[in-house]
Amino acid sequence: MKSLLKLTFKWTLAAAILFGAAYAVSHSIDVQGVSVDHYTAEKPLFGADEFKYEAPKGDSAEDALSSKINWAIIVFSIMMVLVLANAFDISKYTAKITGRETVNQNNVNKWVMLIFMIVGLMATVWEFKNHGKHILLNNSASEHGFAYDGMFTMTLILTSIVFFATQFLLFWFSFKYANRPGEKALYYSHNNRLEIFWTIIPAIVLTALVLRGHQTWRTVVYAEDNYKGKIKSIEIFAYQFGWKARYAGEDGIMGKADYKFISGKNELGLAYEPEVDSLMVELGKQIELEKQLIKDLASGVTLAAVQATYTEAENIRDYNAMESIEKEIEAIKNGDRLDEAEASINRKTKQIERIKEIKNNKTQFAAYFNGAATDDIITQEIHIAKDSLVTFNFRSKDIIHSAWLPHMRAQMNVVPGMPTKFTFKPTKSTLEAKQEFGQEFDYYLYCNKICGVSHYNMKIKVVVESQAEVDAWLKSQQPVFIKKTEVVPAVLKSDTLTNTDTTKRIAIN
Ligand SMILES: [Cu+2]
Repeated sequence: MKSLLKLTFKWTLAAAILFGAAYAVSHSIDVQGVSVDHYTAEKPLFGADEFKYEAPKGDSAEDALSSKINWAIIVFSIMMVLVLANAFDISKYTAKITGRETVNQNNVNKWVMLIFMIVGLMATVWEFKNHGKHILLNNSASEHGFAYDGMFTMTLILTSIVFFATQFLLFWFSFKYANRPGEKALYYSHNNRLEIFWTIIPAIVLTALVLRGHQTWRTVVYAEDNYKGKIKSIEIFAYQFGWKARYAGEDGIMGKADYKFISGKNELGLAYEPEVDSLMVELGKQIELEKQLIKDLASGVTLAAVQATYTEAENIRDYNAMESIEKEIEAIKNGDRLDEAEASINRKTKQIERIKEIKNNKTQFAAYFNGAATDDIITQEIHIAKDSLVTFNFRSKDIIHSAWLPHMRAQMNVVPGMPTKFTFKPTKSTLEAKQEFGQEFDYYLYCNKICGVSHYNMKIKVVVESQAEVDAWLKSQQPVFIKKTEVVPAVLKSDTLTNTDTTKRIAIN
């Protein structure tokens, strides 16, 4: 009776300490940007940077920080004590001196195992409770997104069952079957039935999960084949660091584009002949300049000129300028500048040759310069219609980016030289999403591949609205190369129309 009382007391005390510790830790640790406590209810996980951070009431930022530091000190101290105790092996020496075992290590280990299990499983439950709503989602804004969320939830449920069962058994058995003096362990090396059991069950479960994933993936990848002609296409162009969207103009045909045509005025490299021609002229001019530079480098004119600017900088003690001019002089002397000029000429000559190849080949010319690109519209926002399928055709200017639409559960790599695409059907308009998440909310397409210094800010707004609204918005956008035929009052009509028509004709020719 006495020992039972003692046991109950011991357990209650241990549970109280654990619960107190878990509670205190849960209120001091804040996973930046994810903690539900610090944002008002119903704010979305993705795009949370659009929302103002509200510090918890009564708890200033300093309080939260010092609380975190306090906990870090406590955890650190406990670890230090454990490490020191181990290092000095205190119990071993006392046992040696006194001649009897003071601490039973087996006993210590089994209790540590049990405590670890309880704390660990409590932490897992806490994690589910506090951050679960950010993981177990069911508010997708696209049609396939619900299947995606469902698969995620199903996987998490199955793995959680296995996790809790195996972790419990692992630590509970370590506790229950701890070594006792005089007891011998059972030697149990193999059991075929068990092996078969724990191979076949996971195999069946994983196959089911993978098959469902594959099926969902097919609806995305083969959507264009299944709904021929019924899907709107938009080109999404990625560059360091931003996105552009391209829509077919009034002709309804998306013109061809090529990286070779890219210039300052033709950012997406559209096959628009006048612009491509002026690019060739510009490249020719630049080559001439580089050739002149090579001559000047050989005759020493460049070096003399740069040295003169050094003297100038020296006179006014502009040390920054002096440093960069010194580097320039070094590059001229060691031949780097010459190599650079030659490489640049090579590159530009090749570019001109490749463009000429296209222009001189009849079929290629017809495919590229058919006028389809002339009225294409390039925009800084993506507008798509609710409840209708849309395909994003991705193209990258420089390096690999990744287009990510978290609310639509869509992501696709954007790779230079390799067209990729993603088809989906948005089911929740921006207006509906605003009602759910607040007026500040907007859909964004983010870059989800760390691509450089401004990667964090590489995003483009996505507006989901009715088809009529999308059409109206598109009508208000100007094509890059030619002005649209404007609707003008009847009085001015004859005059203006002739003008715009001529512009259009010249542009197309
Ligand atoms: Cu990027």
